[in-house]
Amino acid sequence: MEMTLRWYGPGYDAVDLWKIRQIPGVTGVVTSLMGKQPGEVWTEADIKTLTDPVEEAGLKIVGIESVNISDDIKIGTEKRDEHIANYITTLENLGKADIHMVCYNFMPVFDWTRSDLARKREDGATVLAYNQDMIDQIKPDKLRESMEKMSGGFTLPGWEPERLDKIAELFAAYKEVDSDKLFANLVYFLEAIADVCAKYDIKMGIHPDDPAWPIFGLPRIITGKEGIEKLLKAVDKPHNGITLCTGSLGSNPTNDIVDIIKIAKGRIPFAHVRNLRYNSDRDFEEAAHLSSDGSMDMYAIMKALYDTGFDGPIRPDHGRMVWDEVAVPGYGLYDRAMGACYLQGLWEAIDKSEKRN
Ligand code: CS2
Ligand code: MN
Repeated sequence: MEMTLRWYGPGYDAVDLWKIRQIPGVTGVVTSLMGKQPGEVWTEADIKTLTDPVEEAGLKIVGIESVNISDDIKIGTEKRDEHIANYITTLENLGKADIHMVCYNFMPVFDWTRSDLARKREDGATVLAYNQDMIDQIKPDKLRESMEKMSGGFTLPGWEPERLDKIAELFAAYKEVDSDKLFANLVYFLEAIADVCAKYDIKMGIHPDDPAWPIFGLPRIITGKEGIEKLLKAVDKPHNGITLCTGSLGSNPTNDIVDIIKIAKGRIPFAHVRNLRYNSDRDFEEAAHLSSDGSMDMYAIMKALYDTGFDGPIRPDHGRMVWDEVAVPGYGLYDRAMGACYLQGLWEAIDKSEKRN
């Protein structure tokens, strides 16, 4: 297990690398080129703009979150092969820069979706929250506007304004894409990149859909155990793995995360570990990482990772906004630093008690 934090890259993050370096136990970051459009090549020079500052700060890049997949690849348009060729070049360039893990998602149109980016909790902290009734009442273009307003001027990952300017066309283009077609397009993509991943030992970790069910009539396929098992079998090669994101999978309380960790054993190159609290089956809010603050058993999750031999990078995921911090929603320094320490505390306790028994 290697404790890391997400860092958005030069110009996109309110959190400085030197501060990340001072969190005990954190040795690396996952980062991205936020200014790139999905489908574009990342050159070696582009990648250097990430590796240079990270290394100067005494940290290392343990993976990329994310190299986003273009809608053309997800939809399967005639442009997809060109975009896949560009993706392969990007993977080659990442491999040459000694980067061997890439997180991505295959959600149509939107990345993670919330109805509220700053819901106030009893103690005054604010958190990201989801209310299905609100989502049911809002049109996709209004949701986009409201996410932009709530984000406090920061670019949200996966919500590229240039792409979402064409939201009506995007929805029209996904009309013919049902979950089977989306799945087939995912398999096509994973097969196409298999060789470059094998050559550079790159592990791809697909991020689960968040929330873990279809929204706005768009298909979602990585929502729980069934979809994950199906994908791991469909492309049964070491590069095809999952990012185990407990908060995304956990948005659906029927998902048994410990069970998912067991069935994906050996195929989890990256873990996002965070907690959330269910208020009803149509409403949840994110919580501090501590088990007692939310609805999830963080000890059981860390224990399952430990027991299945997980040894990859792990990071706290969305944090609460506390102590008046201003940062990308969900990505302040303070609460994620607390999360990183807490998760390492659980791990140390599990490790020592296992070794003593
Ligand atoms: C992240 C996702 O903030 C988050 O919820 O976990 O945005 C994740 O980076 C992407 O879905 C992966 O492509
Ligand atoms: Mn996540």
